Amino acid sequence: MPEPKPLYVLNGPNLNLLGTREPHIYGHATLADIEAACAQRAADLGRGIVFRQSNIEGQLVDWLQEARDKAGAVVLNAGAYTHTSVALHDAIKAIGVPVIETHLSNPATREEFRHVSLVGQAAKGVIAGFGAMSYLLAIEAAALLANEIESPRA
Ligand code: CA2
Repeated sequence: MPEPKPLYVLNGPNLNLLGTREPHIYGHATLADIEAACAQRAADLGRGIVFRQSNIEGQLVDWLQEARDKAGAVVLNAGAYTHTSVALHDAIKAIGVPVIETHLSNPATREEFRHVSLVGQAAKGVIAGFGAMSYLLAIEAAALLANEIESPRA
């Protein structure tokens, strides 16, 4: 049996600032706290993780392309690019690996410009509004989807 592929957890612009500002919207956890919690939950589910953050749209596209061969599934919090990026939409469509759009806040309850998600229109599903717990719920969904792909039922 081949090793289960890792779950990629990709984070977009400004998420490196978590825990330092706007805790009323995004909570007190830092991105390092979230990484540790994701790694633990994934390990409990028999998976490793690759956890990354970039402020650069093209870097996120490159990582999604890398995930095509290397990841079991992708948890993606694309930050503000969620609402603007045709490039991320196209990359998600291109890779054929399930992508779970993930948010700390619930964009549907916020400013109107956050109500459109170009990422969500390409993603397998969306988890939003549970603070840092959104990532753990997304890891669970990602692990289940990766299991289905790696061990399809006859
Ligand atoms: O709720 C989410 O996870 C978001 O993806 C966060 C993005 C926002 O543009 C999306 O609409 C929803 C913003 C991330 C910025 O994070 C900060 C953290 C601390 C201080 C300032 C910004």
